[in-house]
Amino acid sequence: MAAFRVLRKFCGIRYNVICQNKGLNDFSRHFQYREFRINGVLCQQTLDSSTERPQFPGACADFVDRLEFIQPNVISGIPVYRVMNRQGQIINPSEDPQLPKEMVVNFYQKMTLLNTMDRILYESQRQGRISFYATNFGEEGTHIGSAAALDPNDLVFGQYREVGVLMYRGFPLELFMAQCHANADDLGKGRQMPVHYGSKDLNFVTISSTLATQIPQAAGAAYTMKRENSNRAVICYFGEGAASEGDAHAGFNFSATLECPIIFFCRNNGYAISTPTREQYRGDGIAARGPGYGIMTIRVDGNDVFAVYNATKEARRRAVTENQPFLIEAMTYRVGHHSTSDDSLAYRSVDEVNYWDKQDHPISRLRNYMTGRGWWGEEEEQAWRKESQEQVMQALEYAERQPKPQIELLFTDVYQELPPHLEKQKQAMWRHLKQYKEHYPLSIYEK
Ligand SMILES: Cc1ncc(C[n+]2csc(CCOP(=O)(O)OP(=O)(O)O)c2C)c(N)n1
Ligand SMILES: [Mg+2]
Repeated sequence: MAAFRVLRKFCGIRYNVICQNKGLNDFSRHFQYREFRINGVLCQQTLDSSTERPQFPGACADFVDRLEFIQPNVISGIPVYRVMNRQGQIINPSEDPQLPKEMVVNFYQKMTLLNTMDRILYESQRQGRISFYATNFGEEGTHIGSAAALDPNDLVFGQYREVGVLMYRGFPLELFMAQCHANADDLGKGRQMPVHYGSKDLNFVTISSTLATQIPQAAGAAYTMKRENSNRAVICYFGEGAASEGDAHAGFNFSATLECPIIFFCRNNGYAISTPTREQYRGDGIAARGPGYGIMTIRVDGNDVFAVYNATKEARRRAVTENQPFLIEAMTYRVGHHSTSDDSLAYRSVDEVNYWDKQDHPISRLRNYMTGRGWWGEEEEQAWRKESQEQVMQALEYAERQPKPQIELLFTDVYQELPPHLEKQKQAMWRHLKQYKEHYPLSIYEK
């Protein structure tokens, strides 16, 4: 028993106490006491067949004597929390996070810098200068609002459309460009396709585009943090499409049962490539699944950077102090194509896209807020547009001038010592490159 208590103290693990069984021959007597949580509620139960209450170990509930199925739509829709209306006015002053001017201007500058970088890299791909790109248009509020609410030590697991989070943490334009150009400065040594960023220094786990793999990994990392008592949290971003993967279930369930300090942040942008949400799921979106796993859940307006900030801040605070997972479903819209391999005109209307681009965009909403406070005007806008464009172009041109990483690096960083089959492949590669050197621009690679 003492050992259990120590385990509980250090790991925060709740366990069922099975008391000494004194009444094996008399089932009408209390003989077991159990403690468990259902939907975060602590259930304390003494097994007792003399009371007409369910004693099943898997539920904390009452009996009913009328046949009735639970309807999935008992409530008309999980509400969407917001702080600002579309005109950038605070709706309820008590919800205003009252962030200082410098912080709000920084939010705006990061959101617009991301927008500018996306525009330029998208065009760059169209011109054949990089191989692939995916924009973040319309989802900037979800990135910046959530990133700002975290501690820099919190660990981020992203999908691929959360570039603003890394930008907010201080990843420089030069490194974004180096990654997309797979040049010698790229932290990934040119071995990943564009937009698969990662930064150990900034606690941002490298992107893997195999959908949802990050979700159970993030739950595992959060469990480690809890066991280390590190006062850190994990945030795990994913699209609503990725939430249909089995890995999402595994991650949600592990984090709930192991009581991990994690924020699951779902960007519900309406599409998984060409599949609209109405074809992806029944039920009320991703938020509706949270209570099913016993996870504290909120749905927010992802185009309202302050709503995202408030929700993430509170979720982060409680995740760490209470060791429990949170789910935030941020409702937004993917204004751009899925990626440069997609043409969204094939499956959605221009009018629909225009609505979100022109009438309900997170950048214009924040700008309205700033203008309303006298913090930003046309002059500042013009100057910042020019400056940010120059910063991005400079970083891009610099990246294009850099050599490619050493070819040998293709074979490093997985095994400490290269196994024979890879050694053989390496030799074959060099023979091939020598034999057909006129087909390969070998001079652009670092020696
Ligand atoms: C396991 C797996 N299946 C399919 C794909 C192909 N794929 C890449 S992105 C994507 C859609 C993801 O949609 P969502 O999670 O909503 O993210 P969004 O692109 O909308 O940000 C699909 C199906 C993949 N990368 N991995
Ligand atoms: Mg999506």
